[in-house]
Amino acid sequence: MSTSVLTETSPKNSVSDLALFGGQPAFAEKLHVGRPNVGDRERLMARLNDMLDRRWLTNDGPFVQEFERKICEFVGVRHCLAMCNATVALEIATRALDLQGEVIVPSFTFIATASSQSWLGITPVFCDVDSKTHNLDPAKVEKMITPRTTGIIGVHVWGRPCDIDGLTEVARRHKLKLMFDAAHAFGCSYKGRLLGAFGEAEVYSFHATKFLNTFEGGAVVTNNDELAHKMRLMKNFGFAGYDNVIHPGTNGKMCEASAAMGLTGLESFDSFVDTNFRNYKQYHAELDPIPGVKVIDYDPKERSNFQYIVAEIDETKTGITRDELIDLLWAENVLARRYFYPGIHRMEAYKPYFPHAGLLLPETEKLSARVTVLPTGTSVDSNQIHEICALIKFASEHGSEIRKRRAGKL
Ligand code: T4K
Repeated sequence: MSTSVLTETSPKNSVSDLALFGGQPAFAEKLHVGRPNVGDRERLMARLNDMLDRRWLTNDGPFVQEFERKICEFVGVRHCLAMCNATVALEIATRALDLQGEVIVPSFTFIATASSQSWLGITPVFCDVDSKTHNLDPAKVEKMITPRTTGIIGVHVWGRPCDIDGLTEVARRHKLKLMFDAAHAFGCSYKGRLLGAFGEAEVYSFHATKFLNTFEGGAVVTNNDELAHKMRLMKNFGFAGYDNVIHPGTNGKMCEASAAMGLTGLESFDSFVDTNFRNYKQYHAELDPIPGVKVIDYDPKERSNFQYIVAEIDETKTGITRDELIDLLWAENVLARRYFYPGIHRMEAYKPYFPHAGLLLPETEKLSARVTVLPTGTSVDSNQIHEICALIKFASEHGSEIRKRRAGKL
C-alpha cells in the first residue's frame, strides 16, 4: 500500500523547480528504503492472539519451533537456529566455530559483519571486493591470509551470491573456516541451490528492513549437527535444562511474536518476490537509458528476492556525484541510501585497526562512492517509481547546472 503521495508540481520543468532550490518536493511524504514487507495482517493477529492465549511468549515456544522447521524445509538445510537478530547470530556462530585471531571480511558490508568479530576480540581484516559482484574476491582473500587467520566470512551482498566455490577452495587450501553472512540473501540461490546450505554455517537477518522480517530477528542455518547442538545451547545461556548450564552461553533467543511475524511473512514469500521483481524491472527499464546510471543485475539463472535496487552513479557521465544526487533526492523526500558508505575501514571505530586499509581496497572505495540504494518493496507503487526515475533522469540531464547552482555560481 502506498503511503506517499505525489504533489501537483512534479515533474520538474527547470532546475529552479527542484526542492533543493526551493521548489515543492515531488513527494509530500518521505519515501524510505527498507520499508517492511508486511504479510496478511489477519493471519498475524490470529497468531498473536494464540500466543497470548497460550501465555507462552518466548524460550523456544511453538511458533519459534515451527518457524525453524519451515525455514529448514524451505532452504533444504538440516538445522535452523532462530535468534534475536543477525548480529548476535553471527557472534554465536563465530564462537561456536571457535574463530580467533584474524577473520577476513569485506569492508563493503553493513557494520555488523565486522562488529560481530571485534566484539569477540577478533580482528576483522578487510579484504577488497569484485567490482562486478560487490562480493569478496577469492584471489584477494588469499593475499590477506596471515598465520593469525582462522576464518573467512563472505557476505552475499544484496542477496547476490559470493563466489562460493572460489572461497571454499581458498578456505580448504589454508585450513580456514568459512562462514557466510547471508543477511540479505533469504530466498536467493547459488548454482540453483538456495543460500543457507554453504560453508560451515550461514546467517540470515530478519530485521524489519529485510525481505522476510520478524520485526527484529535472525537465524543461523547449518548442516553441521555438532555445531547446531552447540549453538542451541549457546543461544539459551548454555542451559541443558532447568538449573543446569553445560556450555558458555548468552541470550540469543527469538521471541514468539517475532516467529509469528516470520511465519506470516513466509506465507507471502511469492507475492513479496513478485512485487520486488516488478519494481526491479521498472527501475531497469526507466534508468537503463540514462548515461552513467547503472542498476545492478540479478542473475536470471538464479533465484533472487530482489530486495535491493542498487544503482551505481558514474559522475563522469551524469555530471553529478552520487552524493549530490542523494542530496537532491532527499530534498524531494526520496530517502535514497548510500549503503555501505564509507566502507567499514573508514568508520571511526575501525580506522585505527588498519589506517592505510584504503590502499588495499580500491574497489571498495570506488563502490562506496558510487552506490545508491533506492526505495522498493511492497510500500512503493509504480507511479512513485516512475517519479523517482524521472527525478534521476532530470538530475543527470542538468548535472552541471545543478552543480553550479549548488556552488552559488548561477
Ligand atoms: N550483515 C549484513 C550484511 C547486514 O546488512 C545486516 C543488517 C546485518 C548483518 C545485521 O543484521 P541485524 O542484526 O540487523 O539483524 C538497516 C538495518 O537496520 C540493518 O538491519 C541492515 N543490515 C542494514 C543494511 O540496513 P540502517 O542503518 O539503514 O537503518 P534503519 O534500521 O534505521 O533502517 C533504514 C530505513 O528503513 C529507515 O530509514 C526507515 C526504514 N524503516 C526501518 C525500520 C526499522 C522502516 O520504514 N520501518 C522500520 O520499522 O540499517
